[in-house]
Amino acid sequence: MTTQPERSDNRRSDTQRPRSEQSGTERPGSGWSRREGRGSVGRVHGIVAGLLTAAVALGVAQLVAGVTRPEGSPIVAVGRAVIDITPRPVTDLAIKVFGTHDKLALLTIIVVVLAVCAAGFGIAAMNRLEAGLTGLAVFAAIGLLAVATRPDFTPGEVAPTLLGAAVGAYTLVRLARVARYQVGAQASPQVGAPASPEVGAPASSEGGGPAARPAAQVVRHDRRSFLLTGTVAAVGAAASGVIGDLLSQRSTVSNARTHVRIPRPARPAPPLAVTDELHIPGLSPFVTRNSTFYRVDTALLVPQVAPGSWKLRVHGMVGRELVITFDGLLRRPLTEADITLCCVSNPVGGPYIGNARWLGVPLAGLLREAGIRAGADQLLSTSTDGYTSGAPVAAVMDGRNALLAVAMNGVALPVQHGFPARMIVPGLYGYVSATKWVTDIKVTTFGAEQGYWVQQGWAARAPVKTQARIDVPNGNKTLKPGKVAVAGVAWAQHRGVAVVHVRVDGGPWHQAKLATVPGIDTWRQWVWDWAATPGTHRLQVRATDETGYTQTPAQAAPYPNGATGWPTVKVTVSS
Ligand SMILES: Nc1nc2c(c(=O)[nH]1)N[C@H]1C(S)=C(S)[C@@H](COP(=O)(O)O)O[C@H]1N2
Ligand SMILES: [Mo]
Repeated sequence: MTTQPERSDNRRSDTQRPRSEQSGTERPGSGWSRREGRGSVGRVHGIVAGLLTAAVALGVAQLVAGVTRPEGSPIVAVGRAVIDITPRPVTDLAIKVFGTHDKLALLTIIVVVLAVCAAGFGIAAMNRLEAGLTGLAVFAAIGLLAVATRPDFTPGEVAPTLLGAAVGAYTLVRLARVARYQVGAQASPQVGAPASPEVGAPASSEGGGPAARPAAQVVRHDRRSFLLTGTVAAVGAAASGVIGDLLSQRSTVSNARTHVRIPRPARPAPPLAVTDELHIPGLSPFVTRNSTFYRVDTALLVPQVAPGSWKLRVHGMVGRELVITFDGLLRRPLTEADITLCCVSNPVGGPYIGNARWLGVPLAGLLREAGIRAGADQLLSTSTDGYTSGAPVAAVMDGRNALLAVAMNGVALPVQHGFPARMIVPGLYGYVSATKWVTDIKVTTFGAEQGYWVQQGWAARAPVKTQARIDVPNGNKTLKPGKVAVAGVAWAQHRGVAVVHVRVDGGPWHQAKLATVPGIDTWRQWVWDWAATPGTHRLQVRATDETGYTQTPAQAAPYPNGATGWPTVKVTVSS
């Protein structure tokens, strides 16, 4: 560092110095001279100082959060708070525009807003340091509020924000001092005139006597000290941010997860038949791989729940409360079942659906053990991060494979799919049934309580709607005339898909060939061989379920209880 504190201190307030010592010809009041040029230099330094201050504060916060608990990161906490208070239409739009990058987009917006404010506070700090520090304090307060209002808040989580703000404040003070000196020096009207006697004290050994040093040299010298201080701040911010992120990402439970031994099912699912799979290029495989299974949740950071400390509490309108540990759960007889899970937000033809072989403890058995009291009609389940969803007691108790799942496609639940345990109820959309990282099941009524999305206006009762999807052709490339396999999946969980029809250009419906299925809780592959003719065509599909219901052509948006309409794909066939 080339700056010396006492020197900078003397620069803190120009007005405290005798007028004769002040550089420049006019110096109104306090702070920066309004002279041409000086203001813009001050602004540039202010912006840089503000951005660096924010970067250092956030970098240090990330570092501390990485060392302690990632949930304590103020950026993440503010992001989660924004998700919670954003009205659903806006979230929907964001999901539509950004797809699975919606969370990255959110963090980017937060960072940009913060950067703009930080630049403003940096400029303010060049005038009055207190103004900049106040700005920093306001942001720290917002961060603390966001951190402290999370449902899984622990007091230690204030540390990242507090330490980040403290180091940020220190950075701002340093940068403001160096910047002021530099600009003051640069504004010196005469070559050879010292900016002020005190300032003339050499910061480093180089250069001649203080009073004799030309202003140009002073400027260069101080540009260097601003650059140096700034560089140290930037490097420090980047390093602590990167290290903090790496620390946060080392999944604390992924190691524990690899050591979980999933027992064999007491009730295995029937082996998959070769005829469950139609083997058509581009068609969704019957079993969705865990790595490609869609993910939908409100968690900005995937909850890290250690199986050793996981407990499930079953309480509310029950005869006796249950508390189950993970080991206790694995000792119970496990049921294996093929179940297709889908999201109510899935648009017609959309990707938010997947089929997996789940393994878990039947929820009905647990609830019978607890004893459901008369009048209860809702199971309100809560995740470690405070997310809630409510499933009908009747659906869970009617004999279907409603599971407290511990494994997915033969391995312990992936962390992002709810490790160590989640709910799966065939026939219900995920938002009313499939709570991941579940630790609490309360037997209650629909009248008394509402799950997370229901509070946002989504339907309280949400059975999956009968739907089909065209996977191939997808309309992206020109087809050759002749035989074209039109294929996809259709689903009507817990009712079963009975028939799938395809039509071209609004013509007659043709019955598709169906793959076999292990039960009524999964999607079903279908294919129809089309004799394609040159030109552009419109392919449409509709499914009929085992109750005899054919999916409606009426187009409806996902809100409030699931999209409807016939999926349509436009294709071009060459001549
Ligand atoms: N804890 C938690 N569980 C949750 C959610 C959530 O936001 N938080 N989202 C639900 C929704 S809307 C769906 S569609 C499914 C998606 O499960 P997946 O991510 O494993 O595919 O999880 C459900 N369980
Ligand atoms: Mo969902």
